Amino acid sequence: MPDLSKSAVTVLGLGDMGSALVRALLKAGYPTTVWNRTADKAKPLVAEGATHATTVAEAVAASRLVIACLFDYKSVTDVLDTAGDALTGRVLVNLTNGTPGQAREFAGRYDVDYLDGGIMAVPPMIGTPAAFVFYSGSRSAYDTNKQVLEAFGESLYVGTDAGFAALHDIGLLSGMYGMFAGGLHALALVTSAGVPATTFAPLLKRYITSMAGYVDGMAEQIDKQDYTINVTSNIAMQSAGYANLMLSAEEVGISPELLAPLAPLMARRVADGHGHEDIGGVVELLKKGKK
Ligand code: FVH
Repeated sequence: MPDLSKSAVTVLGLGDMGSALVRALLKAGYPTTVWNRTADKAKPLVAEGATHATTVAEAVAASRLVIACLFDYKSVTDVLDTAGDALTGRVLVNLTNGTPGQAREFAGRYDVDYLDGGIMAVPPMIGTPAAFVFYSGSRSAYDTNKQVLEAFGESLYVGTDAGFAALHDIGLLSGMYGMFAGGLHALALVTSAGVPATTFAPLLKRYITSMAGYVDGMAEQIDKQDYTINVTSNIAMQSAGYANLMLSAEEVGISPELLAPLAPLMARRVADGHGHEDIGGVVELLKKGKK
């Protein structure tokens, strides 16, 4: 049962993530009003204690704090444009994935106290200590609603720039997809030679976990723009070894396309005279933009 002494919350969007957010709010006792384009998705949540609104305006009017978790920014504007004046003066927290630029543009669209968010969790993690969520934009909106937002997981406020939550979110997703790309390539390589993925997986996890420790050293080099600090594996050596990744892919007949883009970048750093430095210097080439 909702705790009526607690502030009301509205959630727009009841996909996998929106539904998980609603369940976390209900578990924490917040009276929660929900709306979704496909109304049927509200049924199980109503059975768990949520209130269903049949229009966006009704949903928005029900709570001072309105949370949107929809497919993309276009779907958020499609939905909120139908709210009319109901949005005016509310706190709007948008947890929909987008780019920093989209978040900044969106921040000025409605007459609301705006917080943008980036959820660093998958739906089953919501409401557990493993989940964390970036927020940026209105500091007062964050401070006032921090306790409610922490029903989802740890909240990390990253600045008044509305685009910063998305920047941090996309940054972490970039790291994750880079890791997935390497992992997928590795699994294609070994399974094509007959090694079961399940035999190889614990080794992959072990090695990736230990190598993740090098991120701190890279970060120091990047901030100081000095890639000679604590070099243990210089890029000339790594570039030569990386060529063997490409050759091994060719030998077993798998596509190198997930890993191929890093090879010419490393080779360019070596050709430019940075062979004795660390691989972190590749960041300097990326920052120059597309060639
Ligand atoms: N699920 C995840 O693992 C990730 C974790 C990190 C954060 N993301 C982002 O969260 C947003 C929502 O993700 P989701 O998992 O809930 O996504 P779906 O299950 O596909 O639900 C999409 C909801 O959006 C509604 N919707 C789509 N288009 C429109 C539209 N034009 N007008 C109104 N609503 C729209 C859809 O409605 P319906 O199809 O049920 O009627 C769902 O409610 C997302 O940004 C992730 O990147 C999740």
